[in-house]
Amino acid sequence: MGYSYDDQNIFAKILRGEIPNTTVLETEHSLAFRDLYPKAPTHVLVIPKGPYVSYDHFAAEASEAEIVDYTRAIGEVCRCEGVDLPAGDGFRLISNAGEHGVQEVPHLHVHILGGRPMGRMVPKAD
Ligand code: DGP
Repeated sequence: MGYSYDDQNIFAKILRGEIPNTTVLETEHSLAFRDLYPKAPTHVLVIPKGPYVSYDHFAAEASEAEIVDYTRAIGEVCRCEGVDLPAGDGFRLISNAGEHGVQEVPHLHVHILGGRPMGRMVPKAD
């Protein structure tokens, strides 16, 4: 079964300019903007402009140009935010997918979190 993309999701609307965002970086194939509900001093979302639901979808179907652009955009945002190594104190990348990943918006996004110690990666299982 193939991936199914819902073009009414919030990030699709941001890409079409239907709702505003605070842009940090825009490249040919990617857009980075601040999370509306920041969980850390730096909380930026990076999305590809193409209609990909999740990282696995993107890895399977995006062009090499899109993948290179997206990967470099994530690194560039880390540099712009001053959390990159070795200049800054580091960061965490998170990309939630599907039900178990607790993905709220079904358009691929990487969260870049930094500006404070981020704590344990995930809570311990019971
Ligand atoms: P996730 O659970 O990984 O799908 O996270 C979705 C994130 O998107 C969440 O941290 C809040 C953020 N978010 C939701 N709606 C909007 C919006 O309209 N604008 C922006 N900038 N962020 C949003």
